[in-house]
Amino acid sequence: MEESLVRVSHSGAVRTLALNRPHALNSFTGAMHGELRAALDAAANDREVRCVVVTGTGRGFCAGQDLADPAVAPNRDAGGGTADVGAAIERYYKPLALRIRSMPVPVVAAVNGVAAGAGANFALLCDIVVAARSASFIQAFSKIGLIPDCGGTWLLPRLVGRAHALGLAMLGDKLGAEDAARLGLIWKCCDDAAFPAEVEALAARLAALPTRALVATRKALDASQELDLAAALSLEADAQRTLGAAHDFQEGVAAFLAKRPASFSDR
Ligand code: T3D
Repeated sequence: MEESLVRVSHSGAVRTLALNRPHALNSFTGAMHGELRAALDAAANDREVRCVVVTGTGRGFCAGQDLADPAVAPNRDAGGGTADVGAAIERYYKPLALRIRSMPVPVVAAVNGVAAGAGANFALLCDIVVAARSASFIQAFSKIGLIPDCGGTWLLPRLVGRAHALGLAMLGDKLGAEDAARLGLIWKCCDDAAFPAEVEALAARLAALPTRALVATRKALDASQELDLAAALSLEADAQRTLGAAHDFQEGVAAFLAKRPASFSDR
């Protein structure tokens, strides 16, 4: 039987999706995009899932586009013309980026090894990025004559500011996980030996938090980038109005007053 290109596993309310093409550092093919999309949709539609973790099998996280995949690679097409790289972005990477940013649960990128090109930006799209100390991030695009895609041009200046964004994108140097955390590109770097346990604890913790409020937080932070203060304050009021009428707020306050752990269930 053929191995899945995305390994799906469950632990309580945590769904883990592991990219599984280790021989090619889990680089994206059209087929892997299809499996990943299906797995993300399934997690989004399963009300038992309260946190998704994306990671890679083997020594890499994801090396971006598989540069040899005839379905997506920028080789000359059968008719002798050049392939439409923009069409591949529209078909695969734009929907992937929008899917990650609209997941109804928090998404953790557990970066176990090198994350290059669209693989790096796939990780950076996630809500919380935690990396093993031996992992690294490479905006590999300039080396092959492209610009950062899979959200890179939007994400990088927002995460690290224009100076570091341009340095990373133009030079395409390998950035170690420790430096990525120091720059604010990712949330946290942890020792390789502690990495699996750290990821497990982080995901379990997120799964126990009020999912709907976490997702509303992501939405409000993203929207605030385009708003002035007054509009952001109005957006906060609208969100609090909705969340304040929901179960999790009642439960959170009741648990605080009763000095007991809260049991959140909204999604
Ligand atoms: O094309 C479109 O449709 C547009 C979309 C573009 C989005 C993008 O992501 S563009 C950027 C694509 N990615 C890259 O340019 C990164 C290419 N890979 C590398 O630069 C290096 O592999 C790494 C720096 C990531 C890791 O280096 P290293 O020395 O640790 O490993 P390696 O030996 O280079 O790679 C191991 C194997 O994985 C190797 O195969 P082999 O020789 O053992 O059979 C290598 O060819 C393969 N591999 C790594 N990355 C890719 C890949 N195969 C296909 N595509 C890859 N992107």
